[in-house]
Amino acid sequence: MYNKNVKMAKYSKEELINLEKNIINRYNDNELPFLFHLCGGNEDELIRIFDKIKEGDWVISTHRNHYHAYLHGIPPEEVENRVANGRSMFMYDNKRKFFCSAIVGGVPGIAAGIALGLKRKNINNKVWCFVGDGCEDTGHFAEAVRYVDGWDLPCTFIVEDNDISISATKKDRWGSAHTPAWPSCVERYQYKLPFPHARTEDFCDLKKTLEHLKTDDEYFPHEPSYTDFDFNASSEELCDISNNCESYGDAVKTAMTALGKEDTLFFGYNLGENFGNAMGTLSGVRPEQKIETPVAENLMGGLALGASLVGFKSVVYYERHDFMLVAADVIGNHINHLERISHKEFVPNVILRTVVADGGPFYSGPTHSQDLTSVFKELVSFPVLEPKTRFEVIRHYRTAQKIKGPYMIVERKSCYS
Ligand SMILES: Cc1ncc(C[n+]2csc(CCOP(=O)(O)OP(=O)(O)O)c2C)c(N)n1
Ligand SMILES: [Mg+2]
Repeated sequence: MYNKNVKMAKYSKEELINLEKNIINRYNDNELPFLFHLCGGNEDELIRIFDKIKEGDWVISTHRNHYHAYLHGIPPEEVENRVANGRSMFMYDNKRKFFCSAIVGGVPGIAAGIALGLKRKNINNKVWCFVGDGCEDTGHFAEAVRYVDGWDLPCTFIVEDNDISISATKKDRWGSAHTPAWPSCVERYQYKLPFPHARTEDFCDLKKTLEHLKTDDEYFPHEPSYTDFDFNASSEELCDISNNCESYGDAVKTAMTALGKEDTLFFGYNLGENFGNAMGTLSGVRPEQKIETPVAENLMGGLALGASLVGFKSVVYYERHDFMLVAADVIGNHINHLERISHKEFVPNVILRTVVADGGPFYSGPTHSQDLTSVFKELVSFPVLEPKTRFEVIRHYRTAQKIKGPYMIVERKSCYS
């Protein structure tokens, strides 16, 4: 059974089954007015896989995470307590390096980013990213796998294939039961889940169960870290810096160069040393800090978020707002909510640097010149700032540099000219 003094938890098949039974009992006692997903049928496979997982390795999971959590050393009473407080789908533990998302396709890009961060920091640990066959359906999975394989990142994806997404098989979903061939960073095991998709076959007494329900804010207090910083503090110094910049673009370059002096990674396309330096604004940043990415905007955000979880400051460069809609999941669901849903276990230290093409010499049409700033302000609860002057550029980027938390800065091409 679980022993606080051993580095990894070891369980027998029967013990795992009994831990889930404790949760079933609480559900039958009408104590769980929540969406939760039980684990079962894969005990032998997981015991075998977790034998290879070392202390310090990251385990990334899904909505169905209880077994992974027990086996990665989260004490069972802690898991049970979280399940009893609406947090079954929100199992996070920074000390033990446990992370998850209940959004199908949400984790592979973040897992790739953590792996990239570990490799860059020469940390001798790896990432184990568990996904269901439903996640394997997604483009987000495909882009992350290709990235991990291409850059040889320390990450293994394990497809937990029960041939069910809610209640539809692969044949129901794709017209054929065929499973794609993936590179060697993807492993698979098959199993049969002895439960329905969520909860159990039996329905609880809803009236009694709902007596236990607290409020959203009680389960997930909302106290973001970005409110701590007073960005007016050093206005005089900022004035001096911005007065020394010749233009708006020069101020952006000054801000990027300052960010590059720290442990910062820059992600995006057209920003690498030989690929444009993000309209020249990254020419003061060391080449190895500029990561030229594939044209995969959600992956770009996932890489940035993941790398920030292992200690980097990340800047993602999105060169047009219409392209950012492709990254709505990582921005709106993950970067935006992570601090709150993880009870501050993880804070995304990410700056989204975004450009509105509202000017410049070439008109690029209705989609490419969209300004979705108001949409993003609705979508996220972290600051979305729109510097219009050199001073504001310096002030907002300086603030974003100091704060450990997400930030979006909207640059306008019309200000560049
Ligand atoms: C993006 C997204 N779409 C739909 C859902 C609803 N949903 C939750 S779990 C699930 C099925 C996932 O199947 P799989 O990945 O195979 O995991 P399993 O439940 O079989 O363990 C779906 C469609 C979701 N959470 N996220
Ligand atoms: Mg499945």
